[in-house]
Amino acid sequence: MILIAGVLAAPLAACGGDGDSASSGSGNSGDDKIVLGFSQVGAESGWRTANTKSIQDSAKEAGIELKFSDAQQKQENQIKAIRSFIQQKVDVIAFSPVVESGWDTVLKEAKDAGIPVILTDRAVDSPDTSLYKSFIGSDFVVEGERAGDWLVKEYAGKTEPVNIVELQGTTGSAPANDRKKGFADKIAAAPNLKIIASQTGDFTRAKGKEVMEAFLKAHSDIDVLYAHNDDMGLGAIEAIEGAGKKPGVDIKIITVDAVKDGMQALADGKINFIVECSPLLGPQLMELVKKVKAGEAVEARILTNETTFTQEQAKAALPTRQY
Ligand code: GYE
Repeated sequence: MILIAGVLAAPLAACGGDGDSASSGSGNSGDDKIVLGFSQVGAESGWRTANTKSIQDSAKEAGIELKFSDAQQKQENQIKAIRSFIQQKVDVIAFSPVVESGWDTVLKEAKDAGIPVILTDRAVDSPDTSLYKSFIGSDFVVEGERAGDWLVKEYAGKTEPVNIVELQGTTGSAPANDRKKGFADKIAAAPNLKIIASQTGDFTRAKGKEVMEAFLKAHSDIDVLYAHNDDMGLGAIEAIEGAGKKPGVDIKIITVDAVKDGMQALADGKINFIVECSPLLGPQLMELVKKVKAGEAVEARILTNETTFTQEQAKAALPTRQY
């Protein structure tokens, strides 16, 4: 169970190479290709699948040799993968930390080995920012705020109680912590908007369904579901339909991500509002990797550009949605 599913995403680097085997001593396969070790969170959601594809495709395009490792949502697997990248003397390590805390030791090991680290997608809470070169990804607090803003507007002028249930992402992860906080901050402006239950669904469809079933059993008066990602929202839709209620009508639903399946449910009227979170971080990551390898200065924080979608906007955007 604890096996790391290591996959060499790029085919052997030397295929069709020029035969020049002068190595820079960086432990790569004999040519001058940059070797990037990437530790991915897992394959828990549609977002993650699109993110993995973006990283694999853009590494290929950039001519970067990618050593890809899937941690199956376990921090211990990520730490093992990073240690293995250090041993293999890769040129750069990038990873998306499953949770925020507990990275200092392994990041110091990378630093001591002289291997630069780039954070993608999720942050770490270490106060020592010298442990990584850059962090590229979304502002999850803003995403939560956008979800909260929409809800406050939706019920503007109404004073009767609005009962909200919340499906949180993976416990301890940056997107779960921040999306919860941003949302709570905004709905505080309307005292009738109340979170009556909040629990993790681990960013998966199966868990989203299971927890929503429990919510529905415990509370007969749910007005709104806020799910920290589309997949949990989609699982919850099955639970709501199973309980004989209409998602999007009897229970209003807000999610985050805007992957295709989520956008389809939004266009179909089963979700009411989606806050976008872009998984297409690959091209920017490869640019960063090249710069870091060349010893150039890079921005400490690179923010992803994102929007939000209503049902009408989802209908318009769906035909050209990439993921
Ligand atoms: O929203 C969720 C995924 O870290 C932004 O992780 C990412 C989140 C994304 O599982 O679907």
